[in-house]
Amino acid sequence: MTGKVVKTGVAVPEGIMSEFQELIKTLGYRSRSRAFQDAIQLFITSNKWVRLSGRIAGCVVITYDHEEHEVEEKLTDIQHNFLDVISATMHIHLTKKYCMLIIALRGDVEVVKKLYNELSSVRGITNIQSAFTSVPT
Ligand code: NI
Repeated sequence: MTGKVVKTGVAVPEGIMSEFQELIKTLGYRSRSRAFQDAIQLFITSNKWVRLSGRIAGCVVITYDHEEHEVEEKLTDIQHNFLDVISATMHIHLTKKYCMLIIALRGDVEVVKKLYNELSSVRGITNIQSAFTSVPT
């Protein structure tokens, strides 16, 4: 890490903080500040694709409760409106209740953003993650 260090104070819900503390102990961190720095860096790395322009490629991974009312239908309907950017979709039945959807995408960042926003607003999703990179022109 380079540059000047900035001190900051943030309010964090107790439950999240205790899970964070336990995890950084398991991971072997000796400094909580260092763990925060890594967490912020990871946040930047995973989300900076939204500021890219042009074409991007990557994937969205969604975990959801398929017993939740219409969640499966909604996720499918949304994908059918974005045929131009979806390369492939893999559906994994995780448990009796939960499913995982892995959607491979490539295309204009603005269209991918719109798709991501629609997918992430579907009720019944328990987790959504993304990994994107810009496509060289
Ligand atoms: Ni399933």
